[in-house]
Amino acid sequence: MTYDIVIRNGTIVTADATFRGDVGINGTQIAAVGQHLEGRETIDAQGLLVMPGGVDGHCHIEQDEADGSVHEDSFSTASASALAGGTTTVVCFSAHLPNGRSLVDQFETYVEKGRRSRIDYAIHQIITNADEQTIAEGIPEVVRRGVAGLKVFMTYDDFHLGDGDFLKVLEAARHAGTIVSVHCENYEAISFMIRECLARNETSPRYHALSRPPCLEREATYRAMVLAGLIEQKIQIFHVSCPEVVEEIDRARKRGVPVVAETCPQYFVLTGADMDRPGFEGARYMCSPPPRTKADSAGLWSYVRRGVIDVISSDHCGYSYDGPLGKSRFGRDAPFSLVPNGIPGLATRLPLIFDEGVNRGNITLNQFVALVSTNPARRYGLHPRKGTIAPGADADIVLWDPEKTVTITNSLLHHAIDYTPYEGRQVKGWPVMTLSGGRIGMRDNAILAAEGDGSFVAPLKGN
Ligand code: DUC
Ligand code: ZN
Ligand code: ZN
Repeated sequence: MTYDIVIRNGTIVTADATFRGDVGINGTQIAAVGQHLEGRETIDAQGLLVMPGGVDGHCHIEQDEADGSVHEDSFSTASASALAGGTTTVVCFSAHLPNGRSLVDQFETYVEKGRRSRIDYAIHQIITNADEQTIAEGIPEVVRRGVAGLKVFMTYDDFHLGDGDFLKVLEAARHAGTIVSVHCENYEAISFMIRECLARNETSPRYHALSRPPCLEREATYRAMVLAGLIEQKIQIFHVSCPEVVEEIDRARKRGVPVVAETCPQYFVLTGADMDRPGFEGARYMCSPPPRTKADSAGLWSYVRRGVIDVISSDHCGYSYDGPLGKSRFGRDAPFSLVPNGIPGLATRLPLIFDEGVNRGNITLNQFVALVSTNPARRYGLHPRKGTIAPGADADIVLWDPEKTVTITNSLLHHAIDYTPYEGRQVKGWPVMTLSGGRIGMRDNAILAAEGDGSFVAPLKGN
């Protein structure tokens, strides 16, 4: 048999195994994994790792904001950035805002927006109110139409749900059969802390971190798990920032609460001190929950190794530093409370975790693949179509040079954001080619996939 494309002589790495071999691709799918395969086109992967393309389970892309603006990274730029970093599937967010439109209408509009994506995309639906229509009709219908999961915020003025509304969403999710992911921080306590800081004229970015201490993430996480346990509904704790929060998750899991956890690269490579830079510079590192301390990062790895945290996503949420919709939108003297929260991270996720995780001995290669690809694909019902190298899976593959040393700089990342929080950081291990749906989408940092090459993907039934 002659395949359309054969990736030859690479070291194939999946979540379970590492072996020398060839991958045969026909059309959009992997047709064979074996030895001495013949192809009409051959890609030489000698010296390279051949891994399933990254699945980024948490990316804010072209998302509507409460003030009527839209995130600066469009599906076109964000998906280019994903390819540059070896990611081939994004799970992004449709936001249900108080603008009179129904949940289903909002979801369908977002599905349409995604048609410009260069790679496949799945969707989380953010629920910001628990009115009768949303609960009784909206949630079952978006699940029927292929939503990957629901997302609830316990903080942020325009997004947060109180406990009563959160319970209604948990119950609706249980009936509809979908996972609920939760941003856990205590809204009232953070509002109090922010007011106190501002009253003392403590307005610079460093106070962002100080106004959102770990105990407020821990309390909200505990509360979310109690409520999920009450309803017996599976939840995922998003972007866990420090071990004291995972300690609660570990305990709840041992009690039988159906809870899983995700963290992000920023909690391994940034710290609160990054927000304590001169002037407004710290705004470049502001995200929520905020990065903590080096000791917290080390503690997180131990929970990753034990499998209590089993997914690492980017929480890509790009705001430019200088643009009119970015960090400086209210000026460089604006108090931290007015600076939008979020940092870009789609392209840097795999390189940072490979370097911090694999190169430093915190995780194995197979754990790396599981954390950044296989486990998120499973969590959102996309496995075995995504997240593995096996016959029948989509030919979403990254060719990775484990010896390539790169100094991260913004021009390599292909996003619409004018900076990266990782500028100047050196990493060893870099994607040299990304295939998406059987086509070369990125080669040597050149983006070859076109807008619209990606498709909406829904959870597989019966996964
Ligand atoms: N925090 C969020 O909750 N979402 C986007 C980015 C951020 O920092
Ligand atoms: Zn969040
Ligand atoms: Zn987020």
